[in-house]
Amino acid sequence: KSGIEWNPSRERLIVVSNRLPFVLKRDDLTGKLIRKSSAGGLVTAVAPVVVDCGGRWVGWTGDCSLTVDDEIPEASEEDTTPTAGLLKHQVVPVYLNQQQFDSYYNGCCNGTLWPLFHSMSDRAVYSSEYWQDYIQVNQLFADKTLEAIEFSKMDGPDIVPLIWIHDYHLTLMPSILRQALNEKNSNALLGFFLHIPFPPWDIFRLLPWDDEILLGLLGCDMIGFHIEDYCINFLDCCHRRLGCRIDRKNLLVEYGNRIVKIAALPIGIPFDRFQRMAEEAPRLVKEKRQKIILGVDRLDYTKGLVHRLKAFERFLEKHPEHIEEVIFIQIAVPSRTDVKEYQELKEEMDQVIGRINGRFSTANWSPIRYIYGCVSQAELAAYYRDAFIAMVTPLRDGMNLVAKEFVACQIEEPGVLILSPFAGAGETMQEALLINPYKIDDVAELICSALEMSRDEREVRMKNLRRREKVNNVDAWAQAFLKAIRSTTSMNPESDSK
Ligand code: GDG
Repeated sequence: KSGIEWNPSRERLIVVSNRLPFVLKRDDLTGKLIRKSSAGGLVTAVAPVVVDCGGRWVGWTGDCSLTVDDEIPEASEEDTTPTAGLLKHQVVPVYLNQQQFDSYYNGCCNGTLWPLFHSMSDRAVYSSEYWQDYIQVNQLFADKTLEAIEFSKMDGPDIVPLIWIHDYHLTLMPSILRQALNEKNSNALLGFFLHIPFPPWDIFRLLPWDDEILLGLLGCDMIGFHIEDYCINFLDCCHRRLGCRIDRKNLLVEYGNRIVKIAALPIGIPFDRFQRMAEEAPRLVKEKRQKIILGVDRLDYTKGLVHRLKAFERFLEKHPEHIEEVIFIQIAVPSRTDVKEYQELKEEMDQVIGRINGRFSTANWSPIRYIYGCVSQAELAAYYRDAFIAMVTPLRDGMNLVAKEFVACQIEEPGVLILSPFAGAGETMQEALLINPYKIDDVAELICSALEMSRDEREVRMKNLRRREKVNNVDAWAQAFLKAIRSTTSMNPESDSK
């Protein structure tokens, strides 16, 4: 059941994201496709709304070998995940071939836009071939979304389709859709949410197709970012690149004869679900004597993993009194393994961890436990619960959910969150210990202060962090997004009366 207020007689939510909200696998015996759950916060919050209102979810199948001849299955009877209620006619698959996947996804999305939007411009590759495929795939997604809008209109002439597009994979789609919808005189509302940072103007303009992306996004009625800084960066770009009139105070951009609303909507997590998992999860690390320092990340160069390990190494060097007293557990989920930068990072991690363990291990103790793989959410909750320190130290990060999941699971002895100010989460999680991850010596000293922090101080900090995340959970975020998109009808009334 969705935790979001909804008007099913009037609205239909159509979510568009790069991937469908579940994984499709071929059964080895029968050859038929089966749905495997995907338990991310976004899916948990948004899938029930799509189910409740009879909406649609448009996304890539996640497997290049699939074609239109492969029927999307219904969920199995045992499936109790949030997407189980999503009937197969509500799933609108986009099929990509291997060449499109390599060029659009690995190339343009992850080789160009990901590093550039994270202000790591020296890692960005600019290829017009990738860009052509990015345009083509955005067109494919737009075509499928138009089909979904047509279907939803069959439920009645007054139905308002709310289109919610997610992330940097699909920045050109809004303007393609806008044009098609204008031709049809449609009353659909278009909203977009960017899950990663939006960079400052002076970085963004390095992109050879910067104007195209701005124009693509301006096809929306509303664009959401995690924090106000990203909103301001976007407004700046619209003003300086396109000459748009902007209103910094009310976060508005005027483009053509339309006003586009910009909003800071920090994403939250399913707080109660994480807390419940932490209550139920068994204890994984048996040595109670040792304090756990925890890192949980996709293996991505934006997450600052190598800097973090070096800070831990410096800490052991400077504070040998803590040897055998702490263990550093790093969970690193393999990610984008086809991309060279990610393969190199994996090798560097192996080397640095080998060096630190080789340097400091004793007969009964090694400082780092490195899990290269994905653990279950229940296990993850146990690690979060039992950690004394969580180190969330990205070099740049849109928000960072790990920081929030950690505090939700801190139901026993209160621990300490060490957080980078370069994560969106750093804006609101003020009671964390905030530190620039590039300052290796200072991070090392901060680990020491966190280990020695009084229980009273830990408790006060953690209580406040938890209180905020419980209220500003993922349902509140989705609700705020939908409210913001609905409010745009009064801004551009002509689109309401169509
Ligand atoms: C993008 C933005 C923004 C991690 N290890 C395991 C596991 N995880 C889950 C965590 C968490 C998620 O992965 C990671 O979320 P993040 O927010 O840290 O990072 P991105 O994947 O980069 O997400 C980011 C986010 O979008 C949302 O807008 O916050 O800034 O980059 O939920 O729990 N889950 C399981 N096993 C693991 O080993 N089951």
